[in-house]
Amino acid sequence: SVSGDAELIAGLPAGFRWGVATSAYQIEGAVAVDGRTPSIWDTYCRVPGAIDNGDTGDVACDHYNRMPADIALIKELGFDTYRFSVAWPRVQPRGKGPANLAGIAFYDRLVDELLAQGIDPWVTLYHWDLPQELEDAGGWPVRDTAYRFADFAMLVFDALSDRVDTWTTLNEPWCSAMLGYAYGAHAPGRREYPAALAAVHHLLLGHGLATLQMREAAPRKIDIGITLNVATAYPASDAEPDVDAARRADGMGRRIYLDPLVHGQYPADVVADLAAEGVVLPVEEGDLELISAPIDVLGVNYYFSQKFTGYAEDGRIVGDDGLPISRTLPLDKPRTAMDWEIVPEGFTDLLVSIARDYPGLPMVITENGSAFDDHPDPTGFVDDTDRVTYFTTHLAAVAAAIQQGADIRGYLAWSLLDNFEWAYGYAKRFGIVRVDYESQTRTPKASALYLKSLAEQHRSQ
Ligand code: GBH
Repeated sequence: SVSGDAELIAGLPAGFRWGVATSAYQIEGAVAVDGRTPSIWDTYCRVPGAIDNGDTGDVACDHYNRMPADIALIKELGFDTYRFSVAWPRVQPRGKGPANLAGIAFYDRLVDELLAQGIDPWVTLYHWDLPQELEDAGGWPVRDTAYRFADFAMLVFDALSDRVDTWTTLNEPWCSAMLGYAYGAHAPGRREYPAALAAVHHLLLGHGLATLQMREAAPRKIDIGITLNVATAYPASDAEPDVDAARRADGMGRRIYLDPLVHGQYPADVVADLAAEGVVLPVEEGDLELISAPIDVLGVNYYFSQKFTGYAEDGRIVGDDGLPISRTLPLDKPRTAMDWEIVPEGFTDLLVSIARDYPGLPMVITENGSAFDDHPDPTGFVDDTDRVTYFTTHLAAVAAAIQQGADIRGYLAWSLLDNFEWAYGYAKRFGIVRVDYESQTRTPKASALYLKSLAEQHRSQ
């Protein structure tokens, strides 16, 4: 409602960014043109059973060929910021050596197109598409990959920093490390637990190396940050095993990244938990100084929160492996098409906890959104009231956190387009714009028009 809108936007500060986000492999397609080489996702998509329906990013939204029209759409929808990622194997095929000029040219044109439309470009350097050759050399569990990442970052920075003010090094290192190397749920599909923890450290090291080098080379004041997927871990009860399970989840999901980034130290409790599992992070002299290079903005990606218990179903608190039990329990909330519970209060609690534990760190919501089973009418229009409600309640959660002192500078919706949703392929739709994958037609959903109207009202208030 209009009065509800007014109340909502009144809680957001002046100058608040309104934007939309995507990532390269999820939308670009054109995987074998202009010198691009395979990434770990091109390889993983060929593993039988890895991706629902055998889908791949070969064509995706064909954004590589439709980029100007997609930027015009962002303009039409009234967003002031567009966060996109750069495909490493396009810009630096095989993960080493000089820049591939044809690959750079695409992002050059993209940035120029955005600036021509008055949209602020926000570059994410790495959104999961590691060049396959670097994975063949060991991938993120290998220290050298951090140095390769910093080299790649500088190739992009040299090409675009004359026009791009805002930079994110990594998107969601938890996903790269844990889904990729521990759980085998994302590329490269490995299940190697200690190696996954080495990946965590090398991702953070790559972030620190890139941050320092970009800072040094910056032609003017630029904003550099990292984006984390973070959530609130609620204990199922006040009982000690439940409280401890929530502490461990928060440690492995949030503090293992933010403590070294902000405080220059891994959290002592997490280091002790890992030691009990026989895992030691491969930290070398000087690494933590690099990792804690100052950042200007923390990108927060939020989807949902979970409740944790330290009790097994049979009541035991220690498993056969001698390690404490940890499992999630339902919060008994409505769910999205991903089967993720809808927990906006977990968003407020998360943002307030970051503001409390890491004071002075400005935040931008770099992703927030939801998949639902969309039902287009014959014209392709989707009246996605469930997605609109998700946006309303989560923006209200952001406003509530700001009220409680969190410094939040903007909100970027995930995602501009329905796109390749990783292991779920094209079956799950997060877009505020419907994509008909047969015709590549784009149709803004009701949620896109809703965000457009909110941004307009907020700017004119
Ligand atoms: C983001 O990842 C991605 O950045 C984006 O590319 C993607 O399209 C979007 O979200 C939608 O999925 O149940 O063990 O996985 C979010 C990934 C999903 C990671 C929820 C943490 C919860 C723990 N997050 N997940 S688990």
